[in-house]
Order: sequence, then C-alpha cells, then structure tokens
Amino acid sequence: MYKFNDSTNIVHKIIHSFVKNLDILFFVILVTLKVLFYGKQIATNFFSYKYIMSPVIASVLIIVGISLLFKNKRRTRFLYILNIIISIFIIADLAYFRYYKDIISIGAIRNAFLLGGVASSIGSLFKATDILYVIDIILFIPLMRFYKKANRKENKLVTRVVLAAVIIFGAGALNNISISKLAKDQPGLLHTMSNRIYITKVLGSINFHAIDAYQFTKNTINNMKPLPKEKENQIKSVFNDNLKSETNNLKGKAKGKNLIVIQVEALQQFVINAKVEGKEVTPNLNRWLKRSRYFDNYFYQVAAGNTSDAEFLSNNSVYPAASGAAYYLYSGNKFNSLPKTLGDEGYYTAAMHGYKNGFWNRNVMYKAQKFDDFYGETNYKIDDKVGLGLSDKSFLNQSLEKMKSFKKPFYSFVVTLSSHFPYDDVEGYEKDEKFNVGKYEGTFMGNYLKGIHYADTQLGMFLDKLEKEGYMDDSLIVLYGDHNAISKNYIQQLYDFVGEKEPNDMKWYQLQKVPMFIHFPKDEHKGVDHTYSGQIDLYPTLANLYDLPKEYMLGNDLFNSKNTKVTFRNGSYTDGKVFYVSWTGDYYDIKTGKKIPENEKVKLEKEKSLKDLQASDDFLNHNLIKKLNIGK
Ligand code: GP9
Ligand code: MN
Repeated sequence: MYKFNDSTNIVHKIIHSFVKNLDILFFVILVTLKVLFYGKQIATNFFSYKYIMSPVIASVLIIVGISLLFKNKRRTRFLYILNIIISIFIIADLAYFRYYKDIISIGAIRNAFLLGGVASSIGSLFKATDILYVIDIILFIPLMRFYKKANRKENKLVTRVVLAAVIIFGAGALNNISISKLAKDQPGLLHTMSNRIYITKVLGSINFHAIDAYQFTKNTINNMKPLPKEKENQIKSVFNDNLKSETNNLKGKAKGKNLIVIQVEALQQFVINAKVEGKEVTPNLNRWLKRSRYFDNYFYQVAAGNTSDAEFLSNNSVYPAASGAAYYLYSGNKFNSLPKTLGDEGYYTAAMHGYKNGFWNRNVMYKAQKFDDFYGETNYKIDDKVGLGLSDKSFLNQSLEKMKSFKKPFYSFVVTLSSHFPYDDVEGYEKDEKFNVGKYEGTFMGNYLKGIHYADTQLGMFLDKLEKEGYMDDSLIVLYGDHNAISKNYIQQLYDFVGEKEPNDMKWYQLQKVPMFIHFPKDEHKGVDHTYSGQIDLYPTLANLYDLPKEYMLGNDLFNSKNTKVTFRNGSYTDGKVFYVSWTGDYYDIKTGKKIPENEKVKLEKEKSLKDLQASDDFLNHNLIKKLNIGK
C-alpha cells in the first residue's frame, strides 16, 4: 500500500503533500478551464478572460473550501461528483444556448417536461466537441483508484474547519467584488435575471446557477406575500400610461367580423420578397401582404417560452416571463386576453394547432385564456406528416373544414408547425414541389428556405380557399411569424444571405423582425406601415378595431400611436431612431448605424423599458387581474 507522510525527507514531504492534494489541484484547474471555455463558447462578440477569471476562480475555490470540511476520501468523492454535475450543466447549457440563445434556469427546468416533444431537434444541438467537457471524468478514475488504496494522513477536524473557513470567506469576498460591480453597472439585472447570457459571461457559469437558484427561491417566497397597495397603484399607472392613444383611427372598424389570426412557425422577415435562383421564397405571402396593411418593422419579443411566448404576447399584451415560460408559470392566473374579451362580445373562440395538446402547456393555458375550444393533435387526422408532426397542408385543410362549422362571429387562433427547426425534413417539404435553392442546397439556410417555401405554399392555398369560400368579406385575417428561424450559431449563414459584411449587435437586432399583416375585407387599408412595433402591440391594435375594452395592456394600438417603442425581454429597446442593446449597454443611432453615447433621453427610455418589464412581472406574479377582480 502507498503510504503518505512516512518519510522524514523534506523533498519527499513536499511531493507527498502534492500527491495527496492532487484531487484539489485537478478540480481547480479543470473546472476553471471548463467554465472559462464554456463562457467563450456562449460569447458572441466580446469576451474577456481577464474580466471573468476572478469570479470563476472564486466560485471554484468556494466549492474547494466546502470540500475541505470532509475527510480525504469523502472530499475526493465530493469534488469528483461536483465536477460531473458542473460538466453536465455546461453541456446542457450549451445545447440550450444553441437553440434558445439563453442559459438554463430553474424556471426553465421546472417546465422541462414540456420540451419532451422536440427530442429529435434537441439531439441535433449536441456537438462532438462537447465530449471534451467530460473526458477528464474518465481520466480521473485511475487517480480515484490510487487514492482508494493510498493511505492519506487525515487533518484534524479543527484544522479542516479553519482551512475551509479561510478559503470560503476569502473566495467569497473575492467573488463579491465581481457581483457588486455587476449590480452597480447594470442595476436590476441580478434581480430580474433577464439577461442570463450577460451574467454568465461576466460571472461564470457556477455563479450564474447559484444566483439563479437563490433568486428563484427568493421570488417563490416573495410572491407568496401580498403586494403592498402603493406598489399596486404604481403598476396600474404603468399600464395606464401605456394605453394612451392619440387618435381614434379605424375604431370599431372590424366590429362583428370574424377574426382569423395565423401564427406561423419560424417565419422571419428576411424571406419576405427575397428571391433565390430568380424565384420568390414566399410568393403567396408577398401577394397577400400587398393586399393588406403590412407592418415591416415588427419584432418578435419572445423569451424562453418561444412559440408559446409569441402566443402569450399576441393574445395578452403583457411581457413573457423573465425566466421560464409564461405558459407554464402563469397557467393558474386569470387573464384579460383577446379570446376573453371577444368571448364577452358573444364570439366563439377556438385555438387550433396540430401538435401534442399538452406541449407548452397549451391544453391548460388555452383554457386559462378563455378559448372556448382547443383543437389539438387529438382532434386532427394525422394523415400527412412533415417535420415535427401533422403537415401544414393537412392541418390547414382540416382547420378550414372545422371553421365552416363554427358559429359566427368567431375568433380562430391558428398556429402552424411544419417550418420548425432544424428544417431537415426536406423530403417532406418537397413532396409536391421542388424548390431550387441553388448554392444553399444542403445547408441549414437552404433547408430553412425550403421549409418556409413549403409553409408559404400551404398558407397561400389556405388564404385563397378562405377567399373562395367568402370568408374574406366578413373576416379580418392577421398573419405573423412567432420568432426567429436562424439562431445565433447559424447567424453567419443569415449574414451571407442578406449580404451583411460588417455585422454588429444592432444589425443582428434589425434582422430579428417577423412579418405581420392585417387583411381587411375588400383589401381596404392596404399599404406598408413602417411603424416600429412588436407582438405586444397586436392585442391593443385589434382591441381598437373590434372596439374592445383596452385594459391591462402594455403594447400600442398601431393605428393610433405616434410614439411607438419596442421593449425586449432582456431590457433592450428601440423606438425606430435609437437601438439600445442591453447585453453590451450600447446605444446605436439607427440612421447612421453608429454607436452614440448615453444621454438623458435615451437613459430615461431605457429605464422606462425596465419599469414596463417590472410592472408586467409584478402583474403576473401576483395574479393581479384575479386580485383586482377585473371583468368578473
Ligand atoms: C410545437 C411548436 C414548437 O407545438 O409550437 O414550439 P417551439 O419549439 O418553436 O417553441
Ligand atoms: Mn415556434
């Protein structure tokens, strides 16, 4: 058996103590490297090892400090298990980041089961290089074996406790310097956790997850407490300030008419009017938006809830959750949603989507939002599959048949599916028509173009059939994209497609638009509208057209607001003149494309956006509609 400390020779003593503590040395070096390397991987533009080094080492040392409380064998095992846990977190975070451009939070884990349905696409998010994060865990096994046989001299309990305390407090103080600096530079960020990537980038992954766990626990406890009256009034005033509209354009214009809202999967703006090999990518949408009021500066505002957030924003005009999916977190709330207020006017309301009924908690959430019926996968004949499930072709055909039986007036909320990431069912997309994408053939972008071209064909047929059946005369049709199609890890392909040679954060943001159009009977009010707007504005706009009560909405009525503004969940905002990018803290002048220094006006706008987000969060966290008993 190998014996430590059985030599009196000083050199041997040093060697022995080195070998004895190899587990700590390996842990510190390897975990630090992993966290740093991971930080670099999720950083898109700027990343500084110098900046992140201190909080990363501090967080690793805190763990080492805790491990010192244990006796040798337990300590080694503790560090080994923590290395495994941290590595798994990093790999899962990376996969999540590749898809959502975000980091996993406890709120998201809570609804992780909702993601079960997209297992096939999640598989494609792992990369072979991810193995590097776990390779040391296997290489560690011989050291573990050696330690098992070796007889390491134990430190006394007092020595262990003192050593642990010194390291934990020392590293804690070091860590606190970085955390306080961030709290000072970006007030509110650590509280709302709205910009998780930024936090991870400056504090490291271990700190991020520790803060997330702390905030989650704190929020859960806080939300149990009642909201002070004064806070309630503050929230009310934020909502009321947002609802001021200057004019009465088109008020009640659609009263009594049916409403068909089509939310299209991954329909991003850049494909509109774009051509590939001389052919339009979306010829049908291009044709219909010319006959409609087309908003070409409309942004998606979704957060981790993705498709469900787009639904939530569009039907409720409040922001999605700062962490996790609103459709999950707030499914127990009372809502003043579009289906609710139209329902109050005697409308029949139905949500239609050909995928698993429970996905994104839809079966629960459509009820909470007061849709009369939900037609989910179980209500459709799954006779044709493309991508994730029922094809848009069959789904839209069957939906039209269902709509024919709806009592008028009705509101149908139709959510498509086929053009879903990773767009690899090319065979399915090209079942009826081959779409030649030339040099993009076989690429991620090429596949997306085929997918969205397929969706466009089906939507064209659907809209033409609606017209043929006479629905266009007594209905308003709204169509928009739910969120982006090209995530940041494929962004170069998008820059190449649009010919962007010098990308920056503002240019990236300007590409995060989704088309939105409203078609009126007889093609009335058609034309392009450049108003800067987003998904939160749909409900107030429709509330004006249908003359519904405008209460508890945070968006703008796009026919009656001059000064519109788009606030994103991470605190970024744009008013069409300035673009503020929260993760770098930079302001851009949209006209010149250049950065501008902060001034009083833009600073106030930035703060106003944060106030809106906070009011939305408080409103939802405290289930205020129920509490205030609005619209009983
Ligand atoms: C599935 C679909 C996908 O029902 O809406 O949601 P997404 O993955 O795009 O958020
Ligand atoms: Mn989607």
